[in-house]
Amino acid sequence: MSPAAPLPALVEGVRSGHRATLARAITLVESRKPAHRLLAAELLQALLPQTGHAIRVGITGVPGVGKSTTIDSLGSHLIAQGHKVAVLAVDPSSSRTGGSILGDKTRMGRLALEERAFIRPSPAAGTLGGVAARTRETMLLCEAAGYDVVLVETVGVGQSETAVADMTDTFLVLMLPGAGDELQGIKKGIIELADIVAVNKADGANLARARAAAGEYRGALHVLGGRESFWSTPVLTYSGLTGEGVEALWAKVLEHRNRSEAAGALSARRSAQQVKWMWTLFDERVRERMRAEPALRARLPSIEHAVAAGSLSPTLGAAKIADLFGWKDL
Ligand SMILES: Nc1nc2c(ncn2[C@@H]2O[C@H](COP(=O)(O)OP(=O)(O)OP(=O)(O)O)[C@@H](O)[C@H]2O)c(=O)[nH]1
Ligand SMILES: [Mg+2]
Repeated sequence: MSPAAPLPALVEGVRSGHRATLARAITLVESRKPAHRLLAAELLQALLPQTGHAIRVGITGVPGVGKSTTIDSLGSHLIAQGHKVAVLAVDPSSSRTGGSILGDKTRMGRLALEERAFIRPSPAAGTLGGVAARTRETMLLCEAAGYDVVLVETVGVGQSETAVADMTDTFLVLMLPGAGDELQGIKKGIIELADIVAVNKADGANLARARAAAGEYRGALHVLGGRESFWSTPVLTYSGLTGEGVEALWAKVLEHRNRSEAAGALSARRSAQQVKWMWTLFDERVRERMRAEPALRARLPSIEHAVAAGSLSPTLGAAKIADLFGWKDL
């Protein structure tokens, strides 16, 4: 079956949880070919009733914080409880090679062997909006295929955390032990996105430093105040490596979900996300379409050159581009 297999076969295959069909459907969703896009949109629409049932968790943290190790440990725990777990990623910066995907899979060695786990690396490099939109659609496909927990990871650099927070129900920010120095480095914006902060590597010689860091983050969060009225962001310590505290971490995720559901915040959050994604997709498509416009393509290099050289202001440059579409007063 090619990615462009007939729609009913794809719908049926995804619904029945057939792995190869799910992989094919994801390839379709990631494709930029217009015919594939159309089919992908029809597929997503057909599967819509089967989506939305998963617990969607975003996970971020600087490189080396232990995201993959944590996902391996947490994911294995969830599978032992009877869940089906999908692991996705948003990584617009790197065009990941087969090598690092393989690297990721070895970091998730236990999970990668599980029949009830589905691990999919980030779509290939592109605009953040585009990469994130593909991941979000992949999440929907996984839900339709029966995965009831979706873990979406992103490296804590750039704006990708916001995109992941915008597609998940609970956003988990992982931190390293070591108060003080690291605390200086926390991006205020990330902490504000966090529903749960968890200091990893609370094991062996790191234990005391992890607890000290947690104390500092609690203080910082107290000052910043919570993201939502029904929830004040907790700070936990755990070890992805030994598994100590991973169960408690999951219990917090469930507690956040239950509380936000009871407060009506879960459905409000998802509704707001849906509308935001519509606009993200619209913006992305419009920009693509406009940039592909022959009139623009011919003029763009000289406008860009003038702006780069400082002879044309960015504001006037933008106006000139708009002018090419006949928008005089933009
Ligand atoms: N001691 C200790 N080491 C850990 C723990 N979790 C992860 N590590 C180690 O930290 C290193 C980085 O872990 P990864 O899970 O690959 O981190 P990551 O956040 O996925 O890193 P990137 O994929 O590069 O962003 C590895 O050497 C892990 O073995 C932990 O709980 N305790
Ligand atoms: Mg990793």
